[in-house]
Amino acid sequence: MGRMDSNKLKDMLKVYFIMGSANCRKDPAEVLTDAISGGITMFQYREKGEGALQGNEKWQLARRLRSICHEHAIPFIVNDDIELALEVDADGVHIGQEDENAELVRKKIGNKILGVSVHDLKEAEDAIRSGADYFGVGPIFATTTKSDAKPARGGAFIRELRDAKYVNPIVGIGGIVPGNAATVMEAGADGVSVITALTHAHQIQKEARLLKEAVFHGSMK
Ligand code: 3NM
Repeated sequence: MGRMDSNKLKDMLKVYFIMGSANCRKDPAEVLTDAISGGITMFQYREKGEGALQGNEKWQLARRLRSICHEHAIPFIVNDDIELALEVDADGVHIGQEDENAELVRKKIGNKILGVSVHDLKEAEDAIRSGADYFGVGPIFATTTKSDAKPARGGAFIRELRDAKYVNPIVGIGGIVPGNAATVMEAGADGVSVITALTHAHQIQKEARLLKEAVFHGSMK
C-alpha cells in the first residue's frame, strides 16, 4: 500500500484528539472511549508533561489505547516516540521541529502517516520535502498545556500556508474549544486538534460532539 490519500487524511483530521495520562482526570482509557463515542476522528498518544509515564508503563498504556482506537476504526498516532510507534504498529507518528529529523522518521516508518509541526514557510517546505503527510499548526489560541508553546497567532499562519498554495492537510492546535473551532476552519484548516477541551470536559462525549458540530457546520453564534 502507498502513502495515505490526502483527502482521506483530511477527513481523519477533522476532530483530532490528543492526550497522555498527565492530561487526564480519570482513566485515560475511559477518557478515550468517551471521546470516541462523541465522534472524534483521530487520536494521538502524547505521553508528556509532569508525571508522564515512562518505560514499560508508557508502552502498556499505548497498547491499551491503541486497541480501543482499533476496535472503533480510529487511527492511532504516536507523538515523537518512533520506536514505540513501530512496536505497537501505530497508524502514524507526529513530530515537532525539536524531535528526530523528519526525513529519517519517514524512512523508519515507511508509509505510515507522518505529521510535522511547522511554524514558518521554510519549515513547511522542508517538511513536505521530507515526506510529511500533514502539518500541525499552533498555537492558534493561548494554551497552558504545552509549556514551551510559541505565542498564539490565530489563523494567520494557516492562511499564509494556503496563500502560498499548500494544499496538503493542515490541522490547527492550541486553545481550541467548540466556541472557536469554526474560526480555525475558516482560516483554511482541515480539522482541529485538542487536548484540554476534551480531557477536562465535565461531559467528554458531549464536548466532542459540540466540537464536531462546530468543525462541520461552523460557529453556532
Ligand atoms: N502543541 P490544548 S500547542 C501539543 O503550538 C501542543 O504546536 C502546540 O493543548 C503547538 O488543546 C499544544 O489543551 C497544546 O490547548 C494543545
